[in-house]
Amino acid sequence: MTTKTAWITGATSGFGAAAVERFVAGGWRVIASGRRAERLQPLVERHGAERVHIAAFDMRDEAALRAAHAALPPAFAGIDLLVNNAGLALGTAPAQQADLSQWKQMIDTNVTALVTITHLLLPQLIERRGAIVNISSISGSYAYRGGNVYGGSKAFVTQFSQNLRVDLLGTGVRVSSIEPGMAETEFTLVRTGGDQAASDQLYAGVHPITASDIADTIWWIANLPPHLNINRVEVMPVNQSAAGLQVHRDS
Ligand code: NDP
Ligand code: 8X3
Repeated sequence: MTTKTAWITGATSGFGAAAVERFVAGGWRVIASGRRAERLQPLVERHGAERVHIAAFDMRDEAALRAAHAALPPAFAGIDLLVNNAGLALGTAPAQQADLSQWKQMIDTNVTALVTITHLLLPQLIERRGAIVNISSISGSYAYRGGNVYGGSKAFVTQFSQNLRVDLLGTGVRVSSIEPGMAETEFTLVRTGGDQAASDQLYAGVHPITASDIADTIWWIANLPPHLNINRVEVMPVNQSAAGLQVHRDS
């Protein structure tokens, strides 16, 4: 059987780091990218340069992305799967108190960088009848206080995934959107600017989704028979649900 290659973005922590382990254990080659080089380097030491190729750069830097792509060693140059996982939420404030630079960073990362790498890899994904797994979020479907631009960026990811499906019909390329709810990774640490207590409090008693739960979901989608496409997967902890509508009454 030919060894397949996956490019997993956001491989330095959380879902991406767990997905690297899952795909390497399953016999795939993995291109692991993220900004924190010190977290990528051990992957090569652990798995070997023939199994993992690392690329440390900021996804918002298009020139760096193109350079990383151009520098792929021949064994990693044919990509069968793109896991668009790199992303973040910044802030929990309501829109009227939000920081515009945080909004722009979320859009630049979750939307602009995601479409840029997708556009870059589409020709070879079509040539290889490959697959794209986009990590969206329930925040793209359910509005919540403070979700504003983060939720908007993930609604984009969900809809972009479905629109890609339409355009790619007949090419054999599969496109999926995974929409997780509360998952305990570094997500809330990043969102709160490093507030470990806030992160611990958010997940306490929830039995949240784990990074390896999502890695297993990506693995399942990527290894289904080629005639099957999982369009969307919405996954929550049992202890999380949608909350319904709210009403404000003027006094
Ligand atoms: P983590 O914070 O643990 O991981 C985020 C990853 O994204 C890191 O590897 C980080 O790498 C990378 N990343 C962020 N910004 C950039 C950038 N500018 N350039 C390159 N890489 C970047 O969070 P999760 O694993 O939870 O998040 C992964 C994805 O899952 C995100 O898209 C998130 O929105 C989504 N998600 C998370 C949920 C949750 O509750 N945890 C639920 C639903 C969706 P580095 O900092 O080294 O660059
Ligand atoms: C992360 C899930 O519910 O914290 O995308 O927004 S949630």
